[in-house]
Amino acid sequence: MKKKWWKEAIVYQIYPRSFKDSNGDGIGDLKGIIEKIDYIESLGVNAIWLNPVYKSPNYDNGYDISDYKDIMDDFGSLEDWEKLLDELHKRNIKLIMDLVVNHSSFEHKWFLESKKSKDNKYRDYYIWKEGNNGNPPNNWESFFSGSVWELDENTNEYYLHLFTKEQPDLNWENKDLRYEIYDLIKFWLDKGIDGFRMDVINMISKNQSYMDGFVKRDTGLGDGSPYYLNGPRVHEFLKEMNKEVLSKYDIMTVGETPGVSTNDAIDYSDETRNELSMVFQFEHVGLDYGEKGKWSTKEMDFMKLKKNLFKWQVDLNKQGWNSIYFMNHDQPRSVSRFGNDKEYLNESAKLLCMCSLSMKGTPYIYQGDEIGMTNYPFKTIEECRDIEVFNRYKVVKEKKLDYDEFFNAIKKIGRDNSRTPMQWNANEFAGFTNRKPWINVNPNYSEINVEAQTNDKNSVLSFYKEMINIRKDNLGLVYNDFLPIDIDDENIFSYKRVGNENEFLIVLNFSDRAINKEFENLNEYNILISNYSKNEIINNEILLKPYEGIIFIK
Ligand code: ISL
Ligand code: CA
Repeated sequence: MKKKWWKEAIVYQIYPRSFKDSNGDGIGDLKGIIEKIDYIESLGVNAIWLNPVYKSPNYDNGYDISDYKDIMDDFGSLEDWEKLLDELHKRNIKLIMDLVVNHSSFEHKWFLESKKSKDNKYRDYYIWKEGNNGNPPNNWESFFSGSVWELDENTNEYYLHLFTKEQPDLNWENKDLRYEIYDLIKFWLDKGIDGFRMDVINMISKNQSYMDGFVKRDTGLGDGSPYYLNGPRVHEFLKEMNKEVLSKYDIMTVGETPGVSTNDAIDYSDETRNELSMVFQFEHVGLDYGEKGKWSTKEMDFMKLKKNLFKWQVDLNKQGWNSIYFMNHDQPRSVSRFGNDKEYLNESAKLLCMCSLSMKGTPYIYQGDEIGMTNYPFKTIEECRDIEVFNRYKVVKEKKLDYDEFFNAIKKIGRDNSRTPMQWNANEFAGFTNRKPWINVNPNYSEINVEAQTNDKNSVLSFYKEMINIRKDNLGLVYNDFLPIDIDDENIFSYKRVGNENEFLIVLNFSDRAINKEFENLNEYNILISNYSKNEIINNEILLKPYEGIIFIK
């Protein structure tokens, strides 16, 4: 495998709205990130993924962009952004920007033109279709509830929006549109950024048949995903984008790719194919979805999780490149979902840290995970801010679906869990702002915060810093092969990293019970790091305490 800086990178994801408010309006902003830049540097991470900061009416917190070449007023100015880039680069931290080009905002000038008339020059920049006897063109359901089609009464045609109606899908079949996108990519690359995270990039090519999808039981709408996930021209478009712009810069590109198999992932990220550097896929964060998808949850099943992680590690071991993460801004808090956010908060947060920084792929740490932030204890739906929740709520009421099941799902996997303000200290509003923030602070901020953990060598934060350094000092954790151990063990997740560099043995007890486990030739290894200060090892047997993890080196 070729060595690349982005394989060795450790990415810290910043959700600007919730990171740090610098001017007391209750909304995080670019100057706030600059204020905290020494903190970011102190973590040891070497790249930032910044969620969208472009001009946007914020129906979906910046994922609905109305001007791709300017900054959102809430977040500051282009000047502030230039300063941020500068400050990051001074500290050798790369900046990865979000690129949201499957759709724009309905307030983007292209869309405002497009809807004016059927013969407008920009009409074809979006996907317009005639209705079907007074009904939408097909039965597809939007990710954010309801039909994917919205009728425009002026021209009496429907436009497609896979997400909310304020996010019309761009028509990649149109070459002028594609080259406008390459131009805006170039705009940011020429400013010196180090790459892009590409929002739902595997949805840009739609199967032109626009056939109905299978009807879903709860809403009666259809699943259109076979017609827009990994569509017929997606690889052609990515190769074109790569040839026209990306290949001219030393950058990384990470494709957000829901619904990809490991083979698809290799197609997107294999180095010889000139498409993307890596994928960001979702299988392991969908394992606790119930039969109605994300709105009916079930327990996270450790065996399924383990087999899934193993599958991705093994299948991409020699070809392609994956992102490693346990949460992002669309997911609940990792320690609440995969660990134990009560009795074993510290231990399990550290366990997840050891796991994500020792697997193969580029690790992503979402803000707040490094201090073990937890899910928010939602009591009412009024505490939510996410359009996904509000749109679904309408459907729940209309179709008289089970409200308790819905609210329980919000608590367990709603996206707002990850979007509560970063907990800096024990002051009011957690030091995020000095007035009521746009979304509530998690009430546990007085115990869980950066200040309390900074000088505590047993804190989750200190552990993250140590583990980040270990990852940076040991290229074996990046490039060595991944070898699963004992796939059928029901409690322990263990694997080796074997190759040209030092060898590693990673042993992780994902349960809240003490477990004994034997490993061959354990005496040949030394302990590199553990989340417990004392480990009990007798000959080849480890007596693992709840959520105990050990990384050995040979
Ligand atoms: O979280 C999800 C909904 O349950 C995912 O399906 C998510 O919508 C999907 O992964 C795409 O996410 C990205 O695009 C969305 C945006 O809302 C998300 O924040 C973004 O990460 C639309 O731009
Ligand atoms: Ca602000």
